[in-house]
Amino acid sequence: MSRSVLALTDIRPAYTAMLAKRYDLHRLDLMDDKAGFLAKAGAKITAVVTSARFGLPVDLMDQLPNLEVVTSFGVGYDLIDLDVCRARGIRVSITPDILTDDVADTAIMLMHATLRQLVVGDDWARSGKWSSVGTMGLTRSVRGKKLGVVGLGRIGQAIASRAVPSGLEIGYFGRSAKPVDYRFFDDLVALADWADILVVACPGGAATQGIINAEVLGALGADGYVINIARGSVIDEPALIHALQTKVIAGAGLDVFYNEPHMDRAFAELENVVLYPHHASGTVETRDAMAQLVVDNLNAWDDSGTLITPIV
Ligand code: 8YV
Repeated sequence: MSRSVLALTDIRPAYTAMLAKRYDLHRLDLMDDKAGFLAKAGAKITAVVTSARFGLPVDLMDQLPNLEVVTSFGVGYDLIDLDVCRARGIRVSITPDILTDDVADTAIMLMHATLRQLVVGDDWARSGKWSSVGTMGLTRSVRGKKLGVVGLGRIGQAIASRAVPSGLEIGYFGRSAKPVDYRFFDDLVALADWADILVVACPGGAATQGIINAEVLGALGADGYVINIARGSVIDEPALIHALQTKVIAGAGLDVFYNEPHMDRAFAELENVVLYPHHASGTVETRDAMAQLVVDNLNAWDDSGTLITPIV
């Protein structure tokens, strides 16, 4: 009999179809009576397919007493309690590396779009202000600026390596210095004080909750910019909105927010932001590769009790 798998979301239709072909697949997101299903069939589920966006709530895990493995679509695991998984002997896989390039490209895209005011410029051209009002106001150059990378992991390093040819000087903040030529800061306020642009690339979760706070934004200053492709939780969002409204900082390019997809509408009122709907890995190429890796991880577990890209 095929393994019973609970999917909390569609990973990509063609890949979800592959799962449905091989496994006894149940889509929790499509069920009207989720509680009824879990009460009746929770004990037969041995694998969960989820995503970085949905994670796996502990109260759901509690209803799956025979869960062996969680295969997640995404690199972030801040919504999966790894300590609980370890304690229960549940293995977890994610999809690292294959989305690094697209996410790093998105950070660079947001940086250029924010400093060069791409959205304002697009509106200037489309709306006819160009001919009726005249030339658009001047923007800011990226070249020569100091880029402070918060979290020099795989994605942070990919961002830094793209920023160097654009003429930026790199500094970074992290738990420890790395064997790189960039300047290390063991203090986030000191990094923000040094930097013109802060790019947030660290993992989400309790350890980084709100670390970009009012003090950090104040240190970044009135000519400073924040780019966030990490998690909304890393920035104190009310403090960021206030800093943008009152020009404590110059602007922000944001792919992630506190309450997705219900982004705080205050952002939409601001001209000094460029907004992206948590879509840094949202290309056909990368999402297909991520979905394939989710399928491959689950199949590896089913075939041999191993995972290709385990995190636990
Ligand atoms: C995706 C992400 O948006 O990988 C992550 O951690 O946040 C993104 O790649 C997500 O996996 C889609 O749910």
